Amino acid sequence: MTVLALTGGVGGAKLALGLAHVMSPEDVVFLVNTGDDFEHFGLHISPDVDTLVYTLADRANKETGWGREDETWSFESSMKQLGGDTWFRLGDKDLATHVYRSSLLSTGSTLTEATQEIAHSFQIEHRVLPMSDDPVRTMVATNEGILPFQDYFVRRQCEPTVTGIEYQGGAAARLNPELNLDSISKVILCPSNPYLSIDPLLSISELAGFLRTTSVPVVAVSPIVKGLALKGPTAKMMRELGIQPSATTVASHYQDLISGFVLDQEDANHSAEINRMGLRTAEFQTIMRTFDDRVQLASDVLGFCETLSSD
Ligand code: FO1
Repeated sequence: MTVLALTGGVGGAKLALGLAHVMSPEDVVFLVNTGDDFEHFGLHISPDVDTLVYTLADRANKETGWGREDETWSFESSMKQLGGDTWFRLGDKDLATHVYRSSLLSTGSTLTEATQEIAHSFQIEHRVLPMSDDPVRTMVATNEGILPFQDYFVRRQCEPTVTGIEYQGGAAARLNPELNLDSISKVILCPSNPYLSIDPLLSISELAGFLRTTSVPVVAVSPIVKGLALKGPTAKMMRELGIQPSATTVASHYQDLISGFVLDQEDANHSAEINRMGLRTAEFQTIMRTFDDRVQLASDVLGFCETLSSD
């Protein structure tokens, strides 16, 4: 039986790396957010897919978590010279990924097939599946109008005030057909931004319906510790959406879809309130600074799933 790990950006990829280290390729499948995808210079860019692939291949930029390590920037400097956009940084190695994926897509490959080619080229044996081969795009409603995700997150550096988020295409998108939900024995929502990275996955009705009705353990790992987002705009955005940024609000956001919630040890005081939502809780060290932290949290979360299975 297989563990299904839902993941988005940098935070989720950290736990995914830990899971890949403790589980064999046939025992886990990574379903990745594509709501951040966009067309840039005529290229199809899949940031969260690439973040996971580079992270599993140990080729990710360690400072940013996205893009490749040991990058060179000749393309970017020439683009700047030409007067083209450089707000979305494309390193030379990373650019090859986008060009190669776009060439596969333009000759009829699905995003899944292109991702498998790319993952294979990095000798990744674990299964990395885009959540859908149909387009889903996270659109951020702001005081400057509705912005595609990368425009909000990168071009505008998350400055606009967020008034809402929608996942264009989610309702019509088909769950990745490579995913066999009947083979799933546990589901883990990795600690990515709930609104920007996990909710696009949950906008796919077949997946949300499965989580709502399954009897297998579904465990979410909080991306918020002590009210502060570990990475990215989570806390600022939650405040702007009128949501008190805390582990408890993340748990309540997921509560109809999950059976267990993992908090950081620092947030153990929230456990009782979350238990009253009907959720089991566990407290681990969820701040992953080192590789060993990633592996330890993966083991802890899998152990917690086991206790839920035996309920
Ligand atoms: N994030 C930034 O803040 N600035 C960038 O210039 C940038 C470039 C970039 C290039 C390729 C890629 O795969 C990701 C990139 N990201 C960048 C991150 C991207 O915005 C992701 O969507 C976030 O990591 C959120 O998941």
